[in-house]
Amino acid sequence: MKTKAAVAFKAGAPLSIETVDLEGPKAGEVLVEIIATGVCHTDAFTLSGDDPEGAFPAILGHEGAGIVRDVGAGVTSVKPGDHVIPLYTPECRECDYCLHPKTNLCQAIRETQGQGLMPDGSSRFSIDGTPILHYMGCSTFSNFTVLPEIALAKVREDAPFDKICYIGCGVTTGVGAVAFDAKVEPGSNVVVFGLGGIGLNVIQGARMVGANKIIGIDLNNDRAEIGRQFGMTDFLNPNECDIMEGIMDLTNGGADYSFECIGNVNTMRQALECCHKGWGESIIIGVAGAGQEISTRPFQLVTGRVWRGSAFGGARGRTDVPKIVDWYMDGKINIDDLITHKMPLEDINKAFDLMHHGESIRSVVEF
Ligand code: NAD
Ligand code: DAO
Ligand code: ZN
Ligand code: ZN
Repeated sequence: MKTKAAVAFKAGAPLSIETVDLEGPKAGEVLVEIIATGVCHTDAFTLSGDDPEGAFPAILGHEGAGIVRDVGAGVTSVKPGDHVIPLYTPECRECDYCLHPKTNLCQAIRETQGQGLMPDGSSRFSIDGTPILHYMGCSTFSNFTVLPEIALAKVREDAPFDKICYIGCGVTTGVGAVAFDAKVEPGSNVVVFGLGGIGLNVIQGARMVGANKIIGIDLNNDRAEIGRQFGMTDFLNPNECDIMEGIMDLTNGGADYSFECIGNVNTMRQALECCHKGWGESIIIGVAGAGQEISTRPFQLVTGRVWRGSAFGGARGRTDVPKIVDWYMDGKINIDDLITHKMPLEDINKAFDLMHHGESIRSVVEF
């Protein structure tokens, strides 16, 4: 079949709207009509050329929602008509990682997914016979896409696609890091570095679990108001004060939990070192550029601070994503006010411009 898609032909160039050939689903695969997709910082990171795994030409996008249109042989967990959210972190429920209680990093299709290919080692997308790569196993910047069955969360049918697409990455990454990975306890003091599409979801996750102080850090003062709306109790701008002193004063000695949601190795160090001696835990969510390294004095760890990371919020997608959709539908989390811009696929490059100028929290493309 033919599908309309935004194609990334090379790093640093705008996406190009093309009619692409799409092969139908093979065994274990599913054809999905994408109805809406968010544009995430990670798409921009890959498009910039800084992503060591980034390969071109490719169809980017990993934050979508849509409807199953066809299934390949042997597919049993979804059927045509089902509403689904693609998962860049799949859940096969069989590999060593899925069977281990401490990780969500299913490895069943990791190798081929990292190469931009389906599990059989080939691509379903092409233009004039030239293969176009998949991206993060999702390629949601295409109106129709093919995914492995294990990379689809089936969700309730009354949930709006233009909102729940954000659960495919940003919402789950932020709220999940608090609830599934850090397991923040009620009454904890939490510090969030970077109040973008991820950090604001960390803030609302911290509010949901009953945190005490929720301190937001950002260079952009415009983020203070929306941060407060989502549960932030205090805001610090590093250009206007000594944030480490500010955090110590507000928390009586340091954070119980800090979350780095920028991808900057300097703020990663600050996030660790603002944690309380003896027990404070710092969770890295931000993805730093290729080749960058973090550092601290080891005594920071000897004296009880913990440094760790979180991918896709620690969520096991097929199990947890439908629950997060319920949290949204039950009013426990707010997605609507984080979606600041909407556009058709033809205007997708505007979504990248808005992100780079700090003007959007999330842009959503509707097909
Ligand atoms: P974003 O650009 O929307 O937000 C970043 C925020 O950080 C902005 O508000 C910006 O003003 C602020 N900022 C930048 N430099 C700063 C500094 N030095 N000090 C204080 N504030 C600063 O980005 P996002 O979409 O929220 O993504 C954040 C990071 O999370 C990215 O690195 C992204 O790749 C990563 N990410 C990780 C996962 C995961 O599973 N671990 C998933 C999705 C995204
Ligand atoms: O198992 O090695 C692996 C792959 C883990 C992928 C985790 C991705 C999280 C960070 C990238 C940001 C996604 C939008
Ligand atoms: Zn697995
Ligand atoms: Zn993302």
